[in-house]
Amino acid sequence: MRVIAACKDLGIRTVAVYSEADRTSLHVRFADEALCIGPAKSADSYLNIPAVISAAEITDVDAIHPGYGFLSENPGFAEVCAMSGITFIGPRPETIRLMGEKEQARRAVAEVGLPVLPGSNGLVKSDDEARAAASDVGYPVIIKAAAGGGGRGMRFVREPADLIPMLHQAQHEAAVSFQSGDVYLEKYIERPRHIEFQVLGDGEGNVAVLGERECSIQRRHQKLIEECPSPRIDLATRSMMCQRVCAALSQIGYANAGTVEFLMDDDGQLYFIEMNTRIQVEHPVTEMVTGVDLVKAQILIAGGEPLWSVVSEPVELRGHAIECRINAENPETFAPSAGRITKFYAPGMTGIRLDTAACAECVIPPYYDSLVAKLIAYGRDRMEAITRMQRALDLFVVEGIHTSIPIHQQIMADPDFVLANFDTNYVKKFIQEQKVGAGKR
Ligand code: MV4
Repeated sequence: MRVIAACKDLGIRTVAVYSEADRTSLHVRFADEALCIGPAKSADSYLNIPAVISAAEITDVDAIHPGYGFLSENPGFAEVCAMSGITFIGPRPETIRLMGEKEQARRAVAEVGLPVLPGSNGLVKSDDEARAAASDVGYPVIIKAAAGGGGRGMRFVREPADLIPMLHQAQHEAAVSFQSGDVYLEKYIERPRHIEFQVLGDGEGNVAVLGERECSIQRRHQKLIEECPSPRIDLATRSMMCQRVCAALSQIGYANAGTVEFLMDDDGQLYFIEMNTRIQVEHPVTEMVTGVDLVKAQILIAGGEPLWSVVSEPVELRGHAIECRINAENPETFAPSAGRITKFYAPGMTGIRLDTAACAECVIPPYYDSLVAKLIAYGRDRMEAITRMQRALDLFVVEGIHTSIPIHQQIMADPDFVLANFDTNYVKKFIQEQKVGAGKR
């Protein structure tokens, strides 16, 4: 739906692909054409490269927008697109591959001047190398899968006695999950904040940095709430970091929208952890604050437009935006809640944006991610955005399935959230302290 909206703005015709479970989905109705590419199971449809390419060839498309998730960061898919004469709306395959290898990415960005945490010199190949690296950087340390992401294959190590067992666990989990047991080691940051910078590059060395997002409000590596700008980044830090990120990605010759992720420690220092080479779920908060349509920008850049014709610089941040991810899940147990939405009323008011493909009588299938809507509130300042979000959440009616609306209402009313007094452990503590009660719905 989001990609179709950008294409309509540009006068570009669209073809939707869908699985058998998504026959009645709204993107099927709103695209100019739609093709079924297979059964409900995503491995047989949305992740099936030959099926997607066949649909593209049958309809003779010029380009494929991969969205987020599924094939959006699959370098093999980007290569097949190129071989088939179809423009992949994303970076070059080599860039996707480089950033997908977390240890290589870390070395590559350090080389172009971004701050990284002290850690192993490359992959950890043996127990002895692990012991040497850990005592070098000092405990606590963290072991990470090189092919990882999303927290899998990660092990936190408090003291030397735990190192080797944790190393072996991490290697085993990495091998099972990612078909590669490669791991590396880093200094561990306690209670970090997760802050990410949004970039746009045209592949010719021109890069714009569109400020940062605060993404610390998450549970089990799934973000719940994001905001732009981060309440913990001051003007001087922002301008310094935007400049460094810009210089780094210019040297890489980055093409497409992208996100450079950092952890912030208690001293306010930022350290690179990963780069995402796709448009992200939380892109709307940056769009609200910068006025830049990031998906339109991706498409124009993929079509060969230079950066200056896509964004007018300097990009200014104006006001504050917050996004609540409304998931189809039980707000107390977090268990997915698929089914038919019987009643649906979406609030529309000043400063409110809703990105969704849900509506009354639509069916949320159990096969995919539980995200059903993104509610975004904009205000002149953070407090106005919070107030508008509270109003919109109170008026948002979804019946027939459970949603995470009640937890968002409680977080918006929590003094620690309002004061921006939180880190990546916030949701865990919030639940432990029983701040989450039974929702009204
Ligand atoms: C870390 C860390 C502490 N120290 N690295 C989690 C997912 C992956 N993308 C990186 N992650 C972390 N890396 C060091 N050196 C803590 C985490 C982490 C985390 C990071 C961002 C947002 C939420 C998180 C939740 C738990 C752990």
